[in-house]
Amino acid sequence: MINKIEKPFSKTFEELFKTHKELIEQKNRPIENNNGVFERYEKPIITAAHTPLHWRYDLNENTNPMGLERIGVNATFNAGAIKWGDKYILCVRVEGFDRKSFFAIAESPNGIDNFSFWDKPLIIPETNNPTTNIYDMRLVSHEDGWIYGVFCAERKDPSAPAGDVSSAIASAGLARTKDLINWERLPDLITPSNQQRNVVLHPEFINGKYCLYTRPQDGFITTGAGGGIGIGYTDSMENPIIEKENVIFNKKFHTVYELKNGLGPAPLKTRDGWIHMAHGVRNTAAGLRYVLYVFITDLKDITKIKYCPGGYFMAPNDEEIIGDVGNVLFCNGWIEDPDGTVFIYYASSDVRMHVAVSSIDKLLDYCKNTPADAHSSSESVKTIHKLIRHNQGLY
Ligand code: M1P
Repeated sequence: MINKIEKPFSKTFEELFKTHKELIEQKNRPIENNNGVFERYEKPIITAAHTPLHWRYDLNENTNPMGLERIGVNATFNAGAIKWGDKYILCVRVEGFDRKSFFAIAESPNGIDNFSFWDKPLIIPETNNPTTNIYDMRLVSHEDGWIYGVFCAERKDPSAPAGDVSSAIASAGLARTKDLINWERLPDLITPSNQQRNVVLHPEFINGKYCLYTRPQDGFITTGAGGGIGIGYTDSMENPIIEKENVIFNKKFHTVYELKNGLGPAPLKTRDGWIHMAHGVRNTAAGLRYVLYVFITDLKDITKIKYCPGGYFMAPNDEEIIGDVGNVLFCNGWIEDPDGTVFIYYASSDVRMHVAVSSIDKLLDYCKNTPADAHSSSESVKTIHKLIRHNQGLY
């Protein structure tokens, strides 16, 4: 399945293939200075340059004697993730120079480097209402035996006035597979909200129903009255209709999720609850800032937030701040290994993929022992004073 073309067909492409192979095979190391909760890694794990050369070049010297690139890839980001046998699999959002995103699988033997794309991008069948753009797949292995891909399906807004060529409608597209190669398209999710992005399937049935986390929004960019994390239930994925959507975690004044609050990957089940990774968005003079945060919901009542550490878990760092949409971290994929290691796959600034490594134990400790947002400067100072008193005589 993996891209096996390692040798160029001609001299023209020799250097290109050599550089590409070196890029894919480069080792990644953890960054030494970290906060103990997770380890960032030095290098991005997947960039546009990692995409196979046979997707981008006509490798026939007769039809491409100057060895020019024919189809450009702009970015590789916002990847869903799943462990498949002993491979760490990412379903990457690949974006072409033409702005269209599509999905392609990349695999790694260790989760931190040597990510190599499979031979071809995925073919996701259309519904009878074709999309213009698809992106940000959440891969979920559901207890019904299917692997679901839930993604954003974007179409031009048919009610946009003449001359408005930007207005779009975002909804949740659904597809499923047993082998990550052949995908069955399901109807798009129907919910009471105008638009949806960041929809995630819960991996287990809840009271015999499929449960989906939603992120209702009034507009394509602006969320209006929406913008928080909702929850809804459907009897079937072949006819996916959520009649009632309840917001369980809203956006909130002067927090990292003041403007938008959207779930990342499907939650991980632990002894202390379901751990969620999400992104919070706030506005700044320099534009929107997307950070990652973590929270835990109750095992018995998944609508109940049990622990929610204040502030962000990860924010854009150094070169992560720069990209097509700067100051953005976005995570829609993570993998838990049997020993409790957690590989957090995140994208920076809508351009490239990274990994950070943590563990279930560290994430639980972080969630249970990091103070919650106290919602004012004076309360934040009191929280710090409390820790100082606790530490007295220890430093
Ligand atoms: O550009 C930042 C992100 O913006 C959107 O996410 P959200 O709906 O949460 O604002 C998406 O387009 C996402 O792909 C993108 O990374």
